[in-house]
Amino acid sequence: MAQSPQAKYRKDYQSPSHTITDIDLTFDLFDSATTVTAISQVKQLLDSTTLFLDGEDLVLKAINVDGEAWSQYQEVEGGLEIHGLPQQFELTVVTQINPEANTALEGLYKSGGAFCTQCEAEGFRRITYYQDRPDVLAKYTTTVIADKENNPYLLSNGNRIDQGELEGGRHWVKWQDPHPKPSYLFALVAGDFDVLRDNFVTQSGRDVALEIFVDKGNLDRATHAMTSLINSMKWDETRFGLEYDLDIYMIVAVDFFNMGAMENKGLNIFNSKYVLANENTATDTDYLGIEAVIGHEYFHNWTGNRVTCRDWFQLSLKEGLTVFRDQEFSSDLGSRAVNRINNVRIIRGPQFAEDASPMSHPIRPDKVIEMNNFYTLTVYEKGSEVIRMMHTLLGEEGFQKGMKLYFERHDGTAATCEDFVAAMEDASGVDLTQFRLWYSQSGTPKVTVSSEYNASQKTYALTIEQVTEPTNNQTDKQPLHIPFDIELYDSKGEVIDLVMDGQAVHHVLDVKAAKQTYVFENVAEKPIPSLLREFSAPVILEYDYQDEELIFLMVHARNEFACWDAGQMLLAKYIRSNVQAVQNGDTVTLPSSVIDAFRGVLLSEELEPAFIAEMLALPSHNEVSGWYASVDVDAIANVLKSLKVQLAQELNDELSAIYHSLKQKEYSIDHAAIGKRSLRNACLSYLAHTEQGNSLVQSQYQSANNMTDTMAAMSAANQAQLPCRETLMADYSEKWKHDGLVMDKWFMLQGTNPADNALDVIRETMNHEAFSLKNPNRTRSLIGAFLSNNPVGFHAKTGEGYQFAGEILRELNSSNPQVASRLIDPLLKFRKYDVERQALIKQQLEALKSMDNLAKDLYEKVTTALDA
Ligand code: B3K
Ligand code: ZN
Repeated sequence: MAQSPQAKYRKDYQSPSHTITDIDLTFDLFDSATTVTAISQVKQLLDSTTLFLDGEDLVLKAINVDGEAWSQYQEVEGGLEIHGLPQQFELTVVTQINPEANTALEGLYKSGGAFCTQCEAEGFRRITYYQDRPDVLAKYTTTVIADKENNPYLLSNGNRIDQGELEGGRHWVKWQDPHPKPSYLFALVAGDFDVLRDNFVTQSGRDVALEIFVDKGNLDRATHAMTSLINSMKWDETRFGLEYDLDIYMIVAVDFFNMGAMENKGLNIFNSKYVLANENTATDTDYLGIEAVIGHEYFHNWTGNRVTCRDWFQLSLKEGLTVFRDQEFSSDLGSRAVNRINNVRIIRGPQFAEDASPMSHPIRPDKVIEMNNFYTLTVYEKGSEVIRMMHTLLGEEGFQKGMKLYFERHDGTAATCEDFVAAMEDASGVDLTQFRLWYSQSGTPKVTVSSEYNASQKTYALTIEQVTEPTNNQTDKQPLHIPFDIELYDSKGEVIDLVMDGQAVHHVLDVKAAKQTYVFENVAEKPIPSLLREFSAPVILEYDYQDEELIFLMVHARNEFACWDAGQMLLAKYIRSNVQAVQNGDTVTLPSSVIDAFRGVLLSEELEPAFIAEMLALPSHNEVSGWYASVDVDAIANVLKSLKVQLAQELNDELSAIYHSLKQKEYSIDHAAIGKRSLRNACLSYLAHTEQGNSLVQSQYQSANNMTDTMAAMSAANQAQLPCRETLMADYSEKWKHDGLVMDKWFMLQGTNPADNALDVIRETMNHEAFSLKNPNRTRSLIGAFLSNNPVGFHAKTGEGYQFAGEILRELNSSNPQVASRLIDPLLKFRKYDVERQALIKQQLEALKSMDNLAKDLYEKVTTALDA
C-alpha cells in the first residue's frame, strides 16, 4: 500500500469554508464516457480564498470561474484545490466519468441496462468535484440527456420542469428540487422500465403522484411496494403529523445495489429485493421486509432529508431515529410483540457481537477511516434502541413534543445528535444529562440483578448492578442511565403495586448508579419479578431465575414479550448446561418440565399463532456464540440440533396436529394468514426431524401455492438434511434459474447447507448460470450465508472455509470493496476461537493486509482486528 489511509476524528469537525447555494448539473450520458457539467453558485463563509472540492476517479475537462477559464487550481489526493477566488462566484466544473466500468456501485453506474446513482455517504465525489459533505445544502437543477430508445425515462430529484428532443435519437429532461439538500441525497436514473402509478392526497389536501419503476415484465410484483408506500405516508401523518412536501414521489428498483435502499429526495433507489414481490416469488418475511424498508426510506424524508446530519459521525441522528420510526410503523400495522421480538433478536445476536468485536464503536463514532464501514447494527439498531429509551423515559406525548421542537429548531438544516437530545430534553423537562453517555460509550452494559424478600417486613429488595466491560476503542466506562422496566407478580399471577417510601412508583426504574438497591414495601408474599420488560434498554441481563419462575412467567407475564423472553431464558439455561455436558462427553438432555412448558405454549388457545411460532424458535448459533468468550462451534451446533430433535420427538403429536389444522386453502397476506403460516412452518421445521419428516416436507413442497410454504419446505429439508433435499433443490433451480432474485433463496440454502461437503457444493454453485460475484445480492446470498450462517462448514478445522473467504475477499477488494467489507465481519472475531482456528484466520487477515491495492474499507477492518 502506497500510503496508509488516514482516519478522521469527530473532534476535528470544522465548518465549511464556502457554501454552495445552487447547483445546475447536466449529464450527457454515455456508457463509458459520461460528461458532467456542474455550475455552482459559491459563497465564501470563512476568510479563505481557497476552495477544496472532493473528487475521486474523475477526469477533469474544464474549470471556469464566472465564465472565464481558471488556471489557479491543483489536483491533489482526494480532490481539487482552487485558489485566488473572489467572495462570491459562479464555478463551472466539467468532468468525465465511466459508469460502465464502475463495479463498486458508488457514484454513477450501470445496473443491467439502466444508469443509476448511489451517493451516500461519499459517492457524489465520483460524479463531479464538489464539497461532498452533508453540511453544504444546495438547490439542485438537473438536466439528463441520453439516448431515447434505451432510456425513455430520465429521472432526478424534485419536479420535472422541462423536456425536449435532440438530434441523433437523444432526448433530455430537466428536474428541479426546491428543497436545499446535501450532495448525498442527489439521484439520477435513466433507463427503460414498467411503471406502476398511483396517487396520495395529503392531510392538507395536496395530490402527490406516486410512481414505482421496475424492470420490464415485473409490474405484477410492484403492488405490495405501492400499498406499503401509501400506508407509510398515511402513518407518518397520523402518528407523527408529518406530511410529504413534493408533488411526486418515485421509487426505482434496481438489481445491482450495495445495500437495501436509498432515500434520495423524491427519487428513492431500491435494491429490487425490497420492491418486488408476489405470492409465487416472495415469502411473508420478504413482504414484511418490503413494508419496513419502503417505510424507512419514506420516513427519512423528514428524519434525514428535511433535517440532515452535520457530519457523518452524526449518522445515528437520522438512522437510529428512522429505524425507530419504521419499527413503530411495522408494530402499529402488524403484531407489536412479534416485531419487538425480532428487533431484540438482532440486538442480542449480531449487535451485541459487534459491540464485543474489534470494530466496536459508540452509536456516534469518534474515528472513521471509511464511512461506509459505519452503516452498522450499532448505528442503526442500537441507535434505534437509544431513541426508544428516550421514548420510554418521555412517554409518547413528551416524545412527540420533542419531535415538534426538533423540527421547529432544525428544519432545513444539518444537525447533530446533541441537537436532538437537547430538543427532547427542552420539550419534556426530563433531564437527559447522564443519558447522553449512550451516544459516546461503546460496548454492552451487563446488568446483574439480585433480590431479597423479607417476610416479616413484607419488603422486597432488588439490587441492580451495571458494568460495561472495556472495548477495543475505550477502556474507561461510566454507569449509564438505564430505564429498567419491571413488574412483580404474586403466586396467582396478579401484579403487585410498586411502593417505595410509602409512595407509588412507576414500573420503569431510572437506574443511574453502578449499584443501586430498590426496596419495595407492602409485598405480601415472595414475588416473581419480570425484569427488563420490553427489553427497555440494550443490556445483558443476569438474574438467577429458577426454572419454575421462568415457566411461571411464560404463562403469567402480562405482556407477550416478557413471556417470550422467559422462554428464551429457560432455553438459554439448558443450552449452556448442555454445551458443558457435550464438552464433558455427556449427552444432551432436557427435563420434562421444560418440554411441558413448551407443550403448554403450543396448545395455548389464547396466544396468537404468530407469537407461538416465535416462542418455539431456538436462539441462533450466532446468538449462542455471543454468550461465550471462547466459542466451541461444534458443541453449540450439536446442542442446538439435539434440542431440536428432542423437542420434535417429545412434542410430535401436538406439532403434527397443529401442522395439519393450520393448512389454509386460499393464499392471502393479511397478518392473521401470515401468523398461521408462520406457526405451521415452525411446526414443520421440528417435524422434519421426525420419522414423517421427509414425506411431510416433500408433500408440502409439491402442494405449496405460495413461496412462503415452498421455502419453508426447502429450508426444513436443508436443515434436517432430508433425502428429498436434492430433488427439491433441483426442481426449484430448474423453475427459477432465469430469475436471480428468486434464486437468491436457493443460493442462501446452498450457503447454509450443513452437509460435510458444503464448501465443494458452494464452489460448484458459483458456476450456476444465475450466480455472479458482480451482483451483491447473489454474493451475499451464497457467500455471505456461508461465512456468517454456516458455522460448522465455515469454521472447518482444516481452514478451508477461511481460505475460501480469503480468495473471495481478495477478488471483491478490487471489484466491490463495500461488499467485501460486509463479508469480512465473521473473520474479525477470530480471537473467540481456539488457537488453531485463530492462527488460520489470522493468516487470511495478514494476507489481505499485505495486498498493495487494499481498499480503505478492508484496510480499516483488517488493521483494527489485527491490532486489537
Ligand atoms: N441511507 C441509506 C444507506 C446508505 C449506505 C451507504 N453505504 C439507506 C438507509 O439507511 O435508509
Ligand atoms: Zn436509513
